[in-house]
Amino acid sequence: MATLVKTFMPTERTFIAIKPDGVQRGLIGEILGRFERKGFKLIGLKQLIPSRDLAEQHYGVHRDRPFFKGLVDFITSGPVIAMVWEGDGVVASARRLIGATKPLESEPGTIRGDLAVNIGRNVIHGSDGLETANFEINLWFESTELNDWHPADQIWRVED
Ligand code: IDP
Ligand code: MG
Repeated sequence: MATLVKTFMPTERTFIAIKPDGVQRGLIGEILGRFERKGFKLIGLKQLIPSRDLAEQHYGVHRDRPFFKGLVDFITSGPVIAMVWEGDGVVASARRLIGATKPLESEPGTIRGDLAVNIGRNVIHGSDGLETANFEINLWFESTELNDWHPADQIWRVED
């Protein structure tokens, strides 16, 4: 019974997006699999071509950087896979699974370390903190697009 109570407790969520290069290169399954195998729970997923307004809001903190226009051009250039993943410590853990921003400096074993070369084509985005995660989840998703569900094997991931 204690296990069931724990399973129903709210936990952390993060926003992850496979960028247009990851989609074009056929890396969706490879990337999804890494988060699934780690043991995080997928609670929202959709494919969309982001509007310029959405992309500019998403990357608003980089508005004054020289690469901003190119970044917005790139992220709006084709379909993106937008996701919300849930689990204890998922925000920081996802950043570790993703690896450093510059793929040539990302550790082997990370998504960028294994699958990318160029900083402007680094295949994936992940929220950099809890506040950012909340902002990005609300920016990309309606609450009705997120599903609360309980994996049948949850007791094998989280101890009671
Ligand atoms: P992050 O994606 O690891 O959080 P940020 O510093 O937040 O990295 O930068 C956001 C995105 O902007 C990066 O993932 C990358 O696609 C792009 N970017 C960052 N710095 C550069 C740069 O110097 N040149 C080109 N693109 C960059
Ligand atoms: Mg960032």
